[in-house]
Amino acid sequence: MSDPVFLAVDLGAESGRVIAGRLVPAAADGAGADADGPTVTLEEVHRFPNGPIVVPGPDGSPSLRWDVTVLWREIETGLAKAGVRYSAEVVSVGVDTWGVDHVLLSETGELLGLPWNYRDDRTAGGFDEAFAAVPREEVFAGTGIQFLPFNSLYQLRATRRDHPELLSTAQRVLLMPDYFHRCLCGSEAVEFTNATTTQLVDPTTRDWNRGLIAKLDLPDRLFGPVVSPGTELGTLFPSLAQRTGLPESVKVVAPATHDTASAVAAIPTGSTGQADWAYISSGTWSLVGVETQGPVLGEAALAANVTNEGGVDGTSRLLKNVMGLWLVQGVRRSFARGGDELDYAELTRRAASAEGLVSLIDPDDARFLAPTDMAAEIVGYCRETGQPEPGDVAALVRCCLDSLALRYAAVLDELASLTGERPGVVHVVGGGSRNALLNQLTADACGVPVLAGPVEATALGNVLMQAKAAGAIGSLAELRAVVRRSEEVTRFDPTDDARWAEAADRLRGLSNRG
Ligand code: ADP
Ligand code: LRH
Repeated sequence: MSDPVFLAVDLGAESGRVIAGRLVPAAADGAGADADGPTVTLEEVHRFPNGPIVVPGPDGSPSLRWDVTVLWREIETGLAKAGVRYSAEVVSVGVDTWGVDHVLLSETGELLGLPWNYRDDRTAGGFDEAFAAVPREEVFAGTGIQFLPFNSLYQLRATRRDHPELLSTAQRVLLMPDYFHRCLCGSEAVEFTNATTTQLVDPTTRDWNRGLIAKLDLPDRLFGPVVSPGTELGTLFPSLAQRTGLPESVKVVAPATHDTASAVAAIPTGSTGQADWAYISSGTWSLVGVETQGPVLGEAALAANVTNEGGVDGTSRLLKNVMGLWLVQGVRRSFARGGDELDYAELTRRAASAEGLVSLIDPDDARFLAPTDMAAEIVGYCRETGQPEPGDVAALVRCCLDSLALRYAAVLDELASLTGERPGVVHVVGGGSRNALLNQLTADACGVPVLAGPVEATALGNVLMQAKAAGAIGSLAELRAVVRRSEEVTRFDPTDDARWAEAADRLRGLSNRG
């Protein structure tokens, strides 16, 4: 019999992909790198661009949404390609996406409007409005989640304020991956890791914080059963199996549906739940953190505005969102509008030729969350802070990458003061791990080696959680051993350069200014 194939649908904010993962058993003769256990091979079946769409409201004001109908069409296209390539070998399929965004469903299961994109400005002012109902300290104690304006909590409060009819009609809220699982097999379960990004889940009970939900005056009925990663949700709808050429026996299995949770599950480390290594899940966002065995709550964690997202096998992710390569994506778009189309490899090459540590930005300044023109926004920031204005694309991207590396170092310092442990290595995974310049700058700024890769950590985590659900892998530690046997990492050692300490001081000054 051929080796089993698991299909990962991995939707990122910039692109989506359907990836087939094949689990290959240990070599029978006990020789070679795979002698100790199975390895995994990935094949990209389908890739497509993703991004927000602008829907004009009744008064013409723009509303940022996700076109789930197009996303579903792309998923079906990917599954049909997999049907042609693998057909009967496919055991299961699972979906992961970015966090926080969600759909509302009516009593009969109709989609109530296109889901909002988390960068829509409807949640501006959402903190004050929510904290009038439940104090900030109580929200943190009851969820352990970083205060980000776009968390589902503030989005749902905005829906309650602006579209009360939607909330009174809705019977269910599903996060994006849950919605696509529903399209695959009819399940209405909400998977735990992504549910934690709503800021409505209690990190100790690992279930909805229904007391908090009541105080926020959100309808309790919306929040359905929470399931653990690895839960079998059903089998493909027969009609879908027919359309895609996949067997009706294909199971739908919830992986760790939060992309960050899947990515961190697939970090090629030999250690689980220890803060002696750190990770950066590097894509549209940079999620900078450590793995812990439970949430880190309390005053210091609240003051540092860290998050405790739910992971697999009882782990938590103590981390902070850093604005990430969204900055570079934005600069790229600014130049594309002027007719200068540059790919990421070229942007990185140019940035490498620019002088380093000239002008710095605070990547997490709210002005960079959804600017109309990222390049102009960065130039404006540098002007207003009395720094040289980056004059070309090379200087702009270099400014972004230097600033990100410095911000990573600052976050790792904050995390170390919370855990009492300083990570000796930083694993960088995701599309951003292809940026060798950023990897080197990160090693320099953080003063520890960076191990870069795998690029497709999220899809790997997704595939391997399905393999775990099928009984082929026993634990998170074993899952990571499969990744270590299967994937190469590239090491970047820090260079000793005193300019980084000076630059870190400069960035602190910028972040702390009024
Ligand atoms: P997401 O899942 O958030 O859509 P990915 O993990 O796919 O993001 O990472 C996408 C990012 O990876 C791009 O925005 C880009 O900055 C970076 N990237 C991709 N390819 C390259 C490359 N060849 N060189 C440098 N950076 C790259
Ligand atoms: C990264 C991510 C991150 C969330 C953001 C909305 O893709 O899932 O963890 O905070 O998207």
